[in-house]
This record gives sequence, structure tokens and C-alpha cells, in this order.
Amino acid sequence: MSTDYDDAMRHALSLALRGEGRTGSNPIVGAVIIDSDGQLLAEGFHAGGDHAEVVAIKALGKVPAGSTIVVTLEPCNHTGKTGPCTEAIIEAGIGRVVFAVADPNPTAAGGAQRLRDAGIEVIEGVLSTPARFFNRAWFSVIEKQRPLFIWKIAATLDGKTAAADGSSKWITSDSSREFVSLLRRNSDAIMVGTGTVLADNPTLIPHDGEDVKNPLRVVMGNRDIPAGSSVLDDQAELLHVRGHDFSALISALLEKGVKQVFVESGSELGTAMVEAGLIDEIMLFQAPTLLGGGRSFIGDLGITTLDQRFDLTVLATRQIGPDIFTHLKVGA
Ligand code: AOF
Ligand code: ZN
Repeated sequence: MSTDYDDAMRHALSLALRGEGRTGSNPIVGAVIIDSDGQLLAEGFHAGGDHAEVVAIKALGKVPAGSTIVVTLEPCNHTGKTGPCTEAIIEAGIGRVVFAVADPNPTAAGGAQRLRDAGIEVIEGVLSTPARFFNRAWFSVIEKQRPLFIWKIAATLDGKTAAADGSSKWITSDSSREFVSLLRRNSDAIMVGTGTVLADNPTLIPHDGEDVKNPLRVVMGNRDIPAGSSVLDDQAELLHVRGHDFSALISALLEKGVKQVFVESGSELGTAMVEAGLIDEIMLFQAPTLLGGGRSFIGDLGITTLDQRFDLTVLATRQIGPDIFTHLKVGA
């Protein structure tokens, strides 16, 4: 269903994305205020401080009569770190509120009803599918009580992450690795197993030159992290989860407000997470090269017949430099 507000909502969604990796445990939200002709008056997005609606209202100072606010999430109806967006909207004299998805957070919900009770016209469900997708990590925390896990893999065309002698630097191109660095910024945490720390000594830091707080670094496994390892430097906080207890991992991540984890592990941890049903998405970078032998990105899943295969759905695919990038989600 297309509505008169699709363009404004697309704009609000693009604003929401600017908050990715900056909202802590909060969702990403974008808002625009338009006049009765659909002309843009103000824009706002949530970056951890004021909510998107309040940013847009403040940007305008005085909101002209007859204005509409178009927002990617139902305006909140509670006082949390900031006041209720519903009251800010009512006070600003906004005549119509258009939003994409209802707020599933019980403490913040009820905004649509509050606005209607105040005599404001409310239209909901505009571009709800992309809006829900944008906030899928936040929905995962609320609906499944766990963060969204995205497994990043750099492999050859035949799915190898290292040759038989262990050499692996580098399989994918500079362009792919630069893109990975940008993707890191969109997650709240970057995770590997102790094996990867010992073998590769990664920094787990986005190299995008942005002067904002870096994602949490998470290392899982029993082995100690050797002094002098790059993950111990002061560029970001480090969480070392000893052992292989995924419930302990999830509790520690939720406590730190992590919604989305970028898993850059090798096959051992990645396979264990797939088996535990934790991997939600895969971002696969494949170089157009073959090793034949060597180490596969995935270990034995106990599958012996085709009927037991583990299916995924392609969300997007593109060429990056010489490599093939595929973004997949687990299941249909
Ligand atoms: C909105 N606009 O921009 C955001 C909303 O602790 P607080 O005060 O920051 O509230 C967080 C909750 O408010 C969050 O869980 C979600 O339900 C809603 N977030 N709502 O109208 C926004 N970020
Ligand atoms: Zn709010």
C-alpha cells in the first residue's frame, strides 16, 4: 500500500540510519516535520540523546499550524531518560502523526492512543516492513531477549578461510576489508573467539575515522588473552566471556545494552553459534579464488542427508572490488 507519506517516511528512515551504532540500547529512529503541501520543515534522528521527534521539533522552534510529523517508530508515551514524545508533539501543536511501526516496548507503548485522545490524527503502518528491518536488532532484544548476531565471513569461492598451513592474510581484497570496517560501526559489539585473538591479533575497531565511541569488543573462550594483544588497547572496552556458555554471553551483552553483535570469529565459534541457533544473519565476502583443501568457514553440523540442510535466504548481493558480497538471513 502506498500512501502520500511514503516519500517523507523514506526520508525519515534514511535519517534513522545515521543513528546506527550510536543509540546504545535504544532503537534507531528518524523523524521529519512537513507542512500541508508536503514540504520539509525539519528533520531529526535519535543519536542517544533527545528522541527523534524532539530533535525535529526543537530544530523548528515554533511548529507552524497544520504540520505533520512523520516518524519511523510510534512516539513514546513514557518518561525515561527523556520526556514523552507524545507530550512534546501535543505541546508543539502538531496536527497529524504518521508512523511506521508500533513501539513493542511495554513501558513506552500507548503513544498512538494518547495522541488520538488529544485530538491528533494518527496514521500508522507506513513502510512498516523496512522500518521493522532497520530496527531488527532492537526488536530481537525485546521479542527474543537476545541481541541480533551477524556472522561475517571472509572466504574463498570454495568457502575456505585459510590454507592448510593456516595462512589467511589476505583472502579478500582491500575494498572488502574497508567495507567490513564500515560495517563494524553499525554494530554495538564485535566478537571473536580466543583462537582468533591468538592467531590474528585483531584490533576489532572500525577504521572509519569517526570520532565516536567504538563498539564493545567481545572475546569468548577459555584461553587467556596474552598481554600486549591489540584487543587490550584503550580504543574500546573489552568483555572476555570465559568458557562456552552462550546464556552467560547473552546476559553480559544485554547488561551492556548491546543490540547487535558483529561476529568475526573463525569456524569453531561460528559453527557452535549456528548449532545453538544464535546466528541470525551471515555477511559473506568471497574472493574469486580456490584453495581446494584448507579450512572451511563452517564445521560439521551433523548433517548426513540433504533433507537436514541448513537453508538461508539472500537479502542482498553485490560485487565489491573483485569480491562477491552476500548478505543472508537464516531460514526463509
Ligand atoms: C521515540 N523516539 O527517538 C526513540 C524512542 O530511555 P529513553 O527515554 O531513551 O526511552 C527509550 C525507549 O523509548 C525505547 O525503548 C523505545 O521504546 C522508545 N524510543 N521513541 O518516540 C525515539 N528512541
Ligand atoms: Zn520518545
